Amino acid sequence: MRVLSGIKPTGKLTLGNYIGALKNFSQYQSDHDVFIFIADLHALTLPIDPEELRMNTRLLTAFYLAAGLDPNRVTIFKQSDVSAHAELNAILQNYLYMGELSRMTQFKEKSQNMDGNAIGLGLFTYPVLMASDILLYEANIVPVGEDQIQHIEITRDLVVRFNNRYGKILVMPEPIVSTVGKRIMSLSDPSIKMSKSESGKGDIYLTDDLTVIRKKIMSAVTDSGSEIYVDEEKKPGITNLLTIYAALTDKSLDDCVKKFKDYRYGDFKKEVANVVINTLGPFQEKAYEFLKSGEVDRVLRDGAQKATIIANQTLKKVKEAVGLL
Ligand code: AQP
Repeated sequence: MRVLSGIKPTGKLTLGNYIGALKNFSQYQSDHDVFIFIADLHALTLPIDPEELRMNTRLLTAFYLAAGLDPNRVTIFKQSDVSAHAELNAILQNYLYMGELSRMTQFKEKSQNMDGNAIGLGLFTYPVLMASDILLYEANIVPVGEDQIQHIEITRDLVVRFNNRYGKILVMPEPIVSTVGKRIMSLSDPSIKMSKSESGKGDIYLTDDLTVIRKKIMSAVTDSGSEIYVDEEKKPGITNLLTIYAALTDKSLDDCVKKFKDYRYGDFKKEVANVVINTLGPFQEKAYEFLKSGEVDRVLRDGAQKATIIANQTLKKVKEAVGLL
């Protein structure tokens, strides 16, 4: 079984990216063929400073390694290093339609405050490139946070459409979403997602100083009342903190509710802060070590070579199927 996932190097990664994506990747490496990439072409779909993009790309690679991905078992690469992504994108854009792309929640959210005349085509066709990423590697499993499921679903529609027309060429991918932590919310406004490109004081960044992380958690908004239980509507702040705790300790939400039922909000937050700091402290140290060691560049170079071989095989099949001589 092949697993594929990626993250855009669009900004400082958040605890949401860690819990919803990063932390889950390494569990597959012992018994699956795993491809993890840096979606740097996707990062261009919104304005980004070139130097920042370069820096984020190297840092994200270091995060992959710090999260336990072993480059001897996992292919770690940059999307822009494998030209088959752009080529398959050029072919597949003819099999997804404007109506379906304009219904994508991520497109609607990202473009809602933009001048309608200045919305880049890449933002609109984002799901086509994402479908290309997945289909090139014939991925069976795509671990993602909840917000990316819609893009996997449109990829699945594309597979049906394409295969109905040309035969069984593309492999159907399946999204896998973690049961706890599929959508981590902002600590200052638990009605919005913790997100790397929209900086908010309620977002915990993986590069944050540990004292800053503690402060952010201690000042997280809580809800009226004093009880600690899961209720996304009545207790969104507490539910979010419980989710963070449960995801990082690999416990069930029920067990966490039992543990904290007699705690006061302040003491509960202290425990959440300890768990986050105990996770991110060593994680940051490892990542900075990988950055300094030069390992990052070597991993990306090797990964690009391995990924290109697999990607070109699928591209060839697709080109033949659609009639490109
Ligand atoms: N708050 C979150 N909780 C759980 N999972 C999350 N993910 C993102 N935010 C949360 C998951 O992390 C992966 C990152 O994917 P991406 O970089 O392609 O972009 P995204 O989904 O658009 O994530 P961001 O952080 O919101 O990035 P920006 O702000 O650049 O758009 C995905 O698996 C995502 O589900």
